[in-house]
Amino acid sequence: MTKKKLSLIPLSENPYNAETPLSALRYDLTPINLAYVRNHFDVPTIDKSEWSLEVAAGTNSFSISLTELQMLPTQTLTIVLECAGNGRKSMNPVPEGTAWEYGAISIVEFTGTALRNIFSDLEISKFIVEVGFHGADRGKVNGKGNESFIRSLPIDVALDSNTILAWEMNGQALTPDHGFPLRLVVPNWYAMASIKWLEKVELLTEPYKGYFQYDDYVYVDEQGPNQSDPVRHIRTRSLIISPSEGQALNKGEVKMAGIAWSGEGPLTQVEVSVDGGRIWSEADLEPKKSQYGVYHWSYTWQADEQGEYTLATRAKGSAGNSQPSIQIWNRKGYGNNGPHEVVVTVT
Ligand SMILES: Nc1nc2c(c(=O)[nH]1)N[C@H]1C(S)=C(S)[C@@H](COP(=O)(O)O)O[C@H]1N2
Ligand SMILES: [Mo]
Repeated sequence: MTKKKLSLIPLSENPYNAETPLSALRYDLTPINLAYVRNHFDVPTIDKSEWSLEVAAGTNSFSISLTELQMLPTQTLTIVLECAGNGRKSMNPVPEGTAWEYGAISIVEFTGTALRNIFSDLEISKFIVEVGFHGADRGKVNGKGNESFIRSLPIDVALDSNTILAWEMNGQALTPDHGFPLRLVVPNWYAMASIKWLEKVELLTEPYKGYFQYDDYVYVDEQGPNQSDPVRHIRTRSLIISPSEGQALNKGEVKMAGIAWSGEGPLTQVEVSVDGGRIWSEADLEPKKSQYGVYHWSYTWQADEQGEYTLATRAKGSAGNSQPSIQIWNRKGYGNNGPHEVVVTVT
């Protein structure tokens, strides 16, 4: 059998956006050349020798070089990086925005230092409510202006021991597409929080209300008309990796396999359906290999009759974080975690 060489699936060139091929998600780590890329603007050109991180903290402001950052205690985290728009294309009606299928996710390892380590000499006043993060990329938003990619985190999330400033991905220096030389990494949050090409960190006494915080990355009209809640933790999702969409299978035993993950709490069960979601059976669920990683599941399907089948999967959690049986629509197409469906034929 000849194996098709895997490659990223491009969605747009300027800015560059591309999805991970689902079959690459079977690996413990998604190889860098297969890890999805989500850019709002052109990738900024950054000269490493000139670069330093500006830390705006009023009269205590300072800047810190990459070498200085790398002298702080380092840690490595395997995380699920998932775009909040993952699965947007299968929403009905399809909302505006990049039409991601299900590959706006990667499982990657980041190495860096906890953000809070750069503040260790500083007493953070009780008036600081958020930390703002500025990317070096900029461009037009809705055809106008010259916006930067800026977002903020609540102070407790920013100072969590696992919120890191990362310079390596999968053991290599960050590539330009993934945020060279430094990006923020916020485990359990959708990846818009993990700001790439960081150039400035800012202690804030007021909540940040810029475009990418307040206008974008909100669930508009999801909980009712005129409701808009911020997009934060990764909603529970599961994917079928094998078999793949459109695959023709031979009658008999079919080994189904996939992954499941959640930024909202542990998972207890993954269920599989081979009849488009009418009857569900429990899959075998392996424990997670890392705190912020994925669960692998498998299921043996006895496919004895020819025909077309819609396979589906859904995951259950113990923290009120079970996947819904039907998708939840919102105007901007975020957080669609309805069951993943794959259509196959048995011959
Ligand atoms: N500076 C900056 N950071 C950014 C973005 C961006 O456009 N600019 N995109 C965000 C979004 S929406 C996602 S999903 C992730 C994608 O990270 P990746 O391209 O490394 O997969 O980066 C986030 N960080
Ligand atoms: Mo995203």
